[in-house]
Amino acid sequence: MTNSPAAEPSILASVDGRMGRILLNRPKALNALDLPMIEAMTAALTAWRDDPAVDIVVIDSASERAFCAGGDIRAIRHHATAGEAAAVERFFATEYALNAQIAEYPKPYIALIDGICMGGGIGISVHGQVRITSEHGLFAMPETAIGMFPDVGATYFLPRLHGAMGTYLGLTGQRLTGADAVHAGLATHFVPRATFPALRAALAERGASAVSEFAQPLPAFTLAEHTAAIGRCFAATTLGEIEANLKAAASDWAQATLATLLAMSPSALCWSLAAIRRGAGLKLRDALDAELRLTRHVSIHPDFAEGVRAMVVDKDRQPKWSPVTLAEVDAGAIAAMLA
Ligand code: QUE
Repeated sequence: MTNSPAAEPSILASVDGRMGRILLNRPKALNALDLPMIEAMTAALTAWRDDPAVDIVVIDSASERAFCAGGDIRAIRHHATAGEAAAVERFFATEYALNAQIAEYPKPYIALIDGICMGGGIGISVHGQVRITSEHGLFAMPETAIGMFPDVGATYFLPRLHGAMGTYLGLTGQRLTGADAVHAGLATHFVPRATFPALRAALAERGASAVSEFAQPLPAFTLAEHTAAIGRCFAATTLGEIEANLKAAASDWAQATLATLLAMSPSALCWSLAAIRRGAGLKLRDALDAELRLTRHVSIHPDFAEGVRAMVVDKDRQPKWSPVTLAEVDAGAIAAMLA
């Protein structure tokens, strides 16, 4: 990405009425978070924390298509393949510190999610008190497709979703609509896109109390017919058991879900499941620390460079994983990565 001096800032921070407003403004990259954006958000939150003029913080997007598609994984891959471990570490450490700052923020932090919200986008929204989405919301934790793992605190929040929903979402990368994201617990309120301008104005004028006036009844959960099977299949301890459970379930849904899983990096599935299981017993800060340690291993694994190449850089969607199958993944090596 070029960053000429005349370029528009990728984060616009302003105060409007009672709200501090963070506007994600890197639409060509679907607001994928680069380090300057993360640093600018951190600075705005720090400045408003003790500013009596600011009652609430609202984060939303200048793009119709995306709230935030993730982290700037292309840049991370570049640093990792160049052996620039310090740059990789700096990115993830700064991003995860922002996730924790949002979770611990003393004022209501309200995300308006009207479009794609994946990976790092979930990290800058789900830890806030209020996550409002629309019929255009599209949520996912898709990291197993790029040889990564669900991070940004996902190893803390996924195991806290109902049943084994979080394990299912974190391993398969399954996308959820806005309404389904509220059902799953990633978002908190459903407001139609057409009402977002009035909602923004009301938040600036009246603060957080405006939220409940705008929330609309939720459409039905489209995954309702599968939640029992998700619970049965994804509560297992190992990937081999999850695979066997899906095979035994024999429904169209189970077979499609198995096919999705088997397209992901086998190594990434293993370290992601282990990290999600471990996060169930950790506080958020400890889960984020554990995630940062795991990035030191994952970022130099060949599946990470290959996954980002296939899904983000070349977009051929044909990653060549190594090893190729779950059976070949060295359980001892995975355990060592999480140690
Ligand atoms: C899986 C992912 C990510 C992805 C694609 C996947 C991800 C991510 C991006 C992304 C999107 C837009 C960009 C960009 C990166 O794509 O985490 O630089 O402009 O950030 O299949 O996990």
